[in-house]
Amino acid sequence: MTTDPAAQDASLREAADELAVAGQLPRFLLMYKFVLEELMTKLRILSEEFDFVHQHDPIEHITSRVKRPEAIKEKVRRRGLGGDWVSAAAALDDIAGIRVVCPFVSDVYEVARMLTAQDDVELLRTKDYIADPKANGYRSLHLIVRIPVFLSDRVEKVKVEVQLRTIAMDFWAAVEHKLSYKYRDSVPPDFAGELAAAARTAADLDSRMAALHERIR
Ligand code: 0O2
Repeated sequence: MTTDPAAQDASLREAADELAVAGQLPRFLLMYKFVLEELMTKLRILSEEFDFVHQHDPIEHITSRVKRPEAIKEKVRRRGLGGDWVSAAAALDDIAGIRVVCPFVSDVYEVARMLTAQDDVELLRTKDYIADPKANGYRSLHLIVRIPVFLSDRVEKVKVEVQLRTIAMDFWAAVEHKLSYKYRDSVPPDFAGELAAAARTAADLDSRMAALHERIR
């Protein structure tokens, strides 16, 4: 399993700087950094211990990010949430986001099951885009969880969006994100068809790899 704390730190620093410039509370942002650190530790433990017991690491790599203040403000505006943007942002589920990339589809569900079985992890919502892919072909398992962060004078329960997917799903989503960003809302129809077909190829690859994995076991 590999993680990317440098990228996380850079994004946090950038976000904290922007908040400082805007005169907003750095503490608001800190909460999301802490919750990601806690979740990262939970996932590292699951990865290492599962590997020890089953000789198979269910996590390939993990990335995390705190949403940029500009993106938070934009979403607050889009959702029509009133008040100042820092308090409105508390209504959003994805200020803290973590992406867990697994070798196989079975690992995705196993990691989700192990994580949400923990006493201090409260599962608020599940969106299973693997069982029910989006029209464009997007597949991933999304969980919104809430976990306590123990501060010097209180306990804050903080929401995190956890996206779990296979390497093939991650590859497709990363490329699709780049292409869709380039075309914004005007993706040519043949292009969309090709993307959807590529998503089916990625799903087929997942099935074939799972079959090979079964045979090896
Ligand atoms: P970023 O930069 O990754 O955070 P929301 O979109 O959160 O307002 P919703 O519909 O509940 O509301 O979100 P959903 O469907 O759970 O998806 C949220 C995130 O999933 C997105 O975050 C993407 O990261 C990812 N995602 C969803 N659909 C697609 C897709 O079609 N292609 C790709 N590549 N990723 C997708 P953000 O906020 O869009 O961006």
